[in-house]
Amino acid sequence: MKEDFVSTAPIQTLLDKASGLTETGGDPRLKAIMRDLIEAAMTVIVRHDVNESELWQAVSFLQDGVGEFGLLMPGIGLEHFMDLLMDARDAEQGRGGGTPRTIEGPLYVEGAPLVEGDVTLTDDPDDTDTLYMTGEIKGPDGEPVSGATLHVWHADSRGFYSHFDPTREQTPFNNRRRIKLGADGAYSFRSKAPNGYSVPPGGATDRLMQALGRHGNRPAHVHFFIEAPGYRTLTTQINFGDDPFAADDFAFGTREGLLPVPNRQGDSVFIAFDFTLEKA
Ligand code: MBD
Ligand code: FE
Repeated sequence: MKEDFVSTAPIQTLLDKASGLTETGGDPRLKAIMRDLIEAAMTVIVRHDVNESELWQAVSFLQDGVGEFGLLMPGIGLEHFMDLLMDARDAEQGRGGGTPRTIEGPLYVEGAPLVEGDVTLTDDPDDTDTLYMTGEIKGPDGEPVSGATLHVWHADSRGFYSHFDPTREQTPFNNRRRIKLGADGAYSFRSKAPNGYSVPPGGATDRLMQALGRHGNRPAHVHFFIEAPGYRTLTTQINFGDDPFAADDFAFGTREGLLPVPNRQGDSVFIAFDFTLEKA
């Protein structure tokens, strides 16, 4: 086996040295992780006969892609993998059962306006389609969750997020709010209906997706963090069940139970969706 090459003594010695494991200083956890990461890279090089030119091509790709690491990660499934891992650990401990968690993605921004009541998320007068979302935050026994904060963020009708829009100025917190909920756990907001997201054309993620025979599209979706005293914080999102990419999300963020089909009436888009939190 070619892989055996990596487990030979001289290479194990090199690995210890390169990761700093033989040095006294340094962060022990980082040293252990770096050792395995370097070993994984060496294994790939051996297994696939990667030559020097290809290695430098990879370096160049990663260098170009540094600004898109937050997109590459969900694109190669690592962010979804974390969800699967947390689900599996919950199952082992007899936990889980609330609304499924799913990926946060790279486009959350802290500090959105804190609002209350029947609120509007958008600062945008131009988009036409209006999204109306309503529902309730419940606990495991169906009880209303009191005192929750619902963080919401989503793209505009062209699939662009405020803070990350290359085509125009958006107000900093357009389509981003923190909604303070009351004792009944009910929420209700209106906004401009989002459309699906696409990775920047010609960027590192796009090029990788093309080279893999894939695409860089997500269905229209709305992100949430839900925090409430006594309950476990939930990171999730709903994806529009009638979107052409509903079952073909490049970031693997769509999950069963998180795909409501919007009720469309003219320019209005209605979604009713309840969330169930677990106890902390
Ligand atoms: C998004 O809007 C998103 O939610 C994820 C996970 C990745 C890229 C863009
Ligand atoms: Fe998103």
